[in-house]
Amino acid sequence: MSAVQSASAKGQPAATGAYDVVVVGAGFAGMYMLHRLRQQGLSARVYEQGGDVGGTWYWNRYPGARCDVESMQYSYSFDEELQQEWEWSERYAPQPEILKYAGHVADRYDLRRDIQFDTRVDRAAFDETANRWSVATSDGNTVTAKYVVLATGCLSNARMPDIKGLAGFKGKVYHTGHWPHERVDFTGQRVAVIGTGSSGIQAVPVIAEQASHLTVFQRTANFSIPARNAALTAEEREAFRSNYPEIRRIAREEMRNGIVQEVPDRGALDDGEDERRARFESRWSKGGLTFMGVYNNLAFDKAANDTAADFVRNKIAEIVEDPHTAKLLQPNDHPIGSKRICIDTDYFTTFNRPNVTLVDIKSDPIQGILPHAVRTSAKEIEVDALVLATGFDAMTGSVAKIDIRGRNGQTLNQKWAEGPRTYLGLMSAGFPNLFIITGPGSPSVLSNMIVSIEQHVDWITDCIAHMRDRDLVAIEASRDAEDKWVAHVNEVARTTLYPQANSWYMGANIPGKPQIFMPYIGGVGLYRQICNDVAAKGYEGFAMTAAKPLKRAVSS
Ligand code: NA7
Repeated sequence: MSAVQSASAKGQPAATGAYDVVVVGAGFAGMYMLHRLRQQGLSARVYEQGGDVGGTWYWNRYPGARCDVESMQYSYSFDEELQQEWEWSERYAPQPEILKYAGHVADRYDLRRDIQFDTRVDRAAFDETANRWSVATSDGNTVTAKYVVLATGCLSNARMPDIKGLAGFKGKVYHTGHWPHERVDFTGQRVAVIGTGSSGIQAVPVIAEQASHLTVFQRTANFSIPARNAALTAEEREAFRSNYPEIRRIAREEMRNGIVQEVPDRGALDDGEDERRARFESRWSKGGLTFMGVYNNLAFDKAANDTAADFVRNKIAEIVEDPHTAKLLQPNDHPIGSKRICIDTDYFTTFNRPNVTLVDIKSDPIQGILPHAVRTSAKEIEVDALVLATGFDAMTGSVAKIDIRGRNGQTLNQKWAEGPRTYLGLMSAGFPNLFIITGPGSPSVLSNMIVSIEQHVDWITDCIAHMRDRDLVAIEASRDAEDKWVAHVNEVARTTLYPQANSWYMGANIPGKPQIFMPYIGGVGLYRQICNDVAAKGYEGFAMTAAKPLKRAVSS
């Protein structure tokens, strides 16, 4: 059965050929984009490689998967009725509930009829004469569209590590970012988890409860703050609901990361030691991402940052009973927060369990995988299952998988060979009518993604409406505006401690990937203002092309 048939089997119409817009991806970005395009009366076709909506939440089904932004804020704000009616159950929503929410949104706005699932976009080429994109999909079909919107997600291209012998492993191999849909039960099994980023840190405590033995292979220790997750009370929900429009406004306009929280009025070194410890202690008890918001200079001043890092290292030493294991779990090679901080439930205490062992693969590297074991330089550890929590080719990985050809046949991969180049993160020069949602050069992964998604979708929708109303056929970022924006993004990053870490923000987790700080760190409020100003000045920095006047028939 072809994918087109399978699309119709799912009750979806087959592609008809020509659209105003093709959207790639049906995660939170693609869904909202489709909704807004329909409101404009535009025709749109969405392609999604997964079997349903949800994007990263469709794939990341590993045990313990949760959002690290609180549920009352990690949700759409575009419809007051939607935000009033949805009932989040916990402070941090577990993955199944976020997926259910995505499904609810798809049902509520009848989105699925324009989404073709189980279908990848393989190629997209811009026809400079017609000013249209030609889009080829994995079902063998080709459609055309005036615009293409890449809603491909930042953390959706799971990365398999290049470890010798992996293919010959006889047990089951799982990647956290591509977890099976069937229930996985590790009861009675010897399990290895490789990787201790956010996914590993969330999965480890849950797997440890099932496995007969769990071995955690850590290359780099990470900072993690307790989530203090709990059921939401009716009062807590009501506190948001009764004031949602204002809370959302503050998130969009006043918060650097799009999450409403107390704004610090001082730096870490403005307080004496006792006062500082008391403040850290209070944020540690509160739990969650707001730990980093206790002072206003933790991301900028190394001495200030050290005070927070020391506090967390001391906490790890207090929690973990074996001093050697505690030492290994204490991060010491990057400033706290310069890699995405992890939010956990019982991660460090899990290492006090008798069935959990930590292996430091910096001092004892993995040499290879044997049919029934992981072999390090010093030992062989027999395991029944391997869990790879090794992360993603972040921000650009999913875009790079598509053969995208702009002017003169240049591919986006060729253009981005030295690192991604965009104007405002929204468009790349040489690729007219191609928009990117939460792409490199925008606040994206440094923010509450839904806040950033809504801002981009609204901006793109307004831009397309502007073009339609003026009979314009093409929009393209100018090279000059792009060069200036790329320089600005780098300059702002250099004022912070972020580039000091080998993080996926820098592309450092992918061998051979250019190391450039990809997201824009100026904050969502400032960034929104810049985007609005650009639009208000007639899309400054973009070149727009008018439709050629139709030739009149000459009568003799
Ligand atoms: P991350 O944060 O990229 O973490 C991946 C982890 O896997 C990290 O500890 C890596 O160590 C480790 N890793 C990667 N490759 C290998 C190999 N080959 N051998 C051993 N260990 C390896 O991905 P996550 O999925 O945890 O989280 C991504 C984001 O999702 C997160 O920030 C949240 O925003 C949600 P390294 O640090 O490179 O030494």
